[in-house]
Amino acid sequence: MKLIIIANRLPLKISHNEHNELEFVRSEGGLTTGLDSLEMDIEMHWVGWPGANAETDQEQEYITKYLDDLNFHPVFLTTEQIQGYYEGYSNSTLWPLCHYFYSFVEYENRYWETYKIVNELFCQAALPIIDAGDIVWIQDYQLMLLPQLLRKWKNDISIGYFHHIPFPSYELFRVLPESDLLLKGLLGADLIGFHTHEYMRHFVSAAERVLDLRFKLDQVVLNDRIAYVDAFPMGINYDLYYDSINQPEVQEKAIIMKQNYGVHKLILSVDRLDYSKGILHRLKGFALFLEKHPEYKEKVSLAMIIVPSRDNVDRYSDLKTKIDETIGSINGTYSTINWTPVYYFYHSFPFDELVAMYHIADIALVTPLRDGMNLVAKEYLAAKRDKPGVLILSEMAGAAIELTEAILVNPNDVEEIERAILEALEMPVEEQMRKLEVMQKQISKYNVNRWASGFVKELESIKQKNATLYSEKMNAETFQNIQENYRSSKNRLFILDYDGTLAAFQNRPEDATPTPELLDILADLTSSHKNKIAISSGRDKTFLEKWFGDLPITLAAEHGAHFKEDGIWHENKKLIEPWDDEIINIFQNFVDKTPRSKLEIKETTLVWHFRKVDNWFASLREQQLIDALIMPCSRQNLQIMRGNKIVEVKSPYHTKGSEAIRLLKDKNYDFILAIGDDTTDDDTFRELPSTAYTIKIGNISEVARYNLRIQSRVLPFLKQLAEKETKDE
Ligand code: GDG
Repeated sequence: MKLIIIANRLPLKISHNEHNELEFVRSEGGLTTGLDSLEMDIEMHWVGWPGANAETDQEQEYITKYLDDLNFHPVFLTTEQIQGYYEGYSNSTLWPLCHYFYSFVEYENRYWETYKIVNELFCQAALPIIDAGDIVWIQDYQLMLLPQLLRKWKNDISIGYFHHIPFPSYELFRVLPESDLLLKGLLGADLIGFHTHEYMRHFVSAAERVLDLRFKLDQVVLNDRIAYVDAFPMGINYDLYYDSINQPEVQEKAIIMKQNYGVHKLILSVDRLDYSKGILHRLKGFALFLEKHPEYKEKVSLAMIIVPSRDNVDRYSDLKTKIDETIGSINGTYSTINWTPVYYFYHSFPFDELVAMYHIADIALVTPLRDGMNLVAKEYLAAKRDKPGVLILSEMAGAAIELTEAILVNPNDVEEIERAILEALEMPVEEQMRKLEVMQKQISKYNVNRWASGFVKELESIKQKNATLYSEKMNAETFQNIQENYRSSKNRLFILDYDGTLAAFQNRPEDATPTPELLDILADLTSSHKNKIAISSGRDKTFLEKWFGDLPITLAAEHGAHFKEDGIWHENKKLIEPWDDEIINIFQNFVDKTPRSKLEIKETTLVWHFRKVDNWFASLREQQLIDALIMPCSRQNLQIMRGNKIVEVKSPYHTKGSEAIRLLKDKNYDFILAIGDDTTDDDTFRELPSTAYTIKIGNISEVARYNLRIQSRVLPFLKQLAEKETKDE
């Protein structure tokens, strides 16, 4: 078994040195350290863009060969592909959307087209190294289509996906014309991870509404498997930051920095250049602080480190200009010959210097407008070894859920930033130490190793669960086996559900008329004296009689409340009283207040249909209806059942299970086949002997032995059985 990480970038930098030779330097991001310390004995591979364009074919070959020794597998992209896929769809469409910058979202068809092509390129690059049983872990929004692409080729692997940025609310996500394709892309994974439960909730709600799926909390049953969603807050390599403070070179840097910044209190801010990081709001908050608190002039400075990023995207160069101007204006207004209010660094710092900076800073000011997690906040806390410090943190950062001892601010509220700076500057040292300790405890425990191993372990356990839970799928071998048993048997019982099994679901129940093909198949099956065919349905007897009255088959209407044997309809005993107004009124009230839902009144069953109602709204009304029905139904000894987009109230004496028991009493059958698609059909399956062939259509059932993914395969399957008989006889 191997672990294959697929990310936009390989964790290394390739550059040309002064002799125009290629140089390779491995970069140590959070993800690489997390994975390197996985407590699993597993071969690890990376697939990703190497970050440089090969100038010639030979160079490409050389890079590939060099990287191969590291188990790195490069995906080479052209300049146009980088523009359309990375700068375009990833960073000009998805990034602003996921960070709630709706007006920044750029749509260009060519961005989407290139995004699709590049996801496909990643798929093709990964496929040759993936073997059955491997674990594939895909990283982030640049590769949202990849889980499904890989799934198409490989069904025998575990696929995980982690989304490092926020997942926006459905109302925002739905504006993307490709929202359905992106969601389907992600659902190719077995496990989809987010930093927080909020993002997870948004994803679930978007998938339910856009794709018309139903989640059961963290899981959704798809055609042939169950996909899971969970929150895994990403941590940092805590020890690296905590321990590095003891390194002589870091201490040396810290001493020099402290001298340079003088006796001023130091506020630190560290970000990549990005509008989501709230840099301008932060500067305004600091300027307001200086204006309102002249007593702090010459006593506090802000060190602002901005790491250049995505400067090929226009938005980013505009932002850079505005930041330059704002800092210029603050320094122009407030500087004195002894004091610079804002120290501005527009470049990245070597690790030692960054940690030294974290260590000496009295305050970290981390105020993104939106941030998936924000690791800077955690790194600052870890570098505060035996030293006070205060974290001011935006409540819009994923990290705010864990770091509750920080001073939490709304990053849009400039006055709140100003007040938080004052509070931080005046916080007693003991209080700072106490709060730090609480947060350090949290982040040292939930570090990056725990994050990575937590994700991979959960993926592993899903693999186990899936292996045991799935009912056997129907394959050619199963067909053959059923056919052989069919041939050698003498007394056969077929229990067939109708809607969703013998006929595709229709929005209007009266439209589900049997096709001539179905009637032919049933006629063929009944032509053998060895076969007893029963249609067991929730429909009322009028429908069943109208459609199948001419065939010599058993019909069970309303879950067996009425049944037809040998051409005569019988009524099961214990039929209930006519429906009373109280219950009908409850249903009617729900129909009135739930557009697109409707009530079906049968003799022994009342059915509220909500197939066409929005998923979330339907869940709400479904629960409210059940709550309203509990008392009157228990008084009248009626059963409430949730079905496939329906709520039923029915007599407790008749279920498809009791009908199955009745049918079994008839004879000693040596071949039993039951097919159905709904939870009510599970009642049939439960009552049948373990030798029976029980087949669930669509979703996986924990009760049925087999699973046929699509309804349209039912008739061909039955036809094949019937034909076999005709040929044999
Ligand atoms: C995305 C999500 C999520 C920064 N300046 C220097 C430097 N850095 C390092 C920091 C930190 C990293 O860059 C930045 O990580 P963040 O988490 O703060 O933000 P994004 O880059 O936007 O990351 C974010 C993250 O993915 C993980 O899932 O938390 O929400 O947006 O590690 O230390 N490193 C060095 N010099 C610098 O000057 N050496």
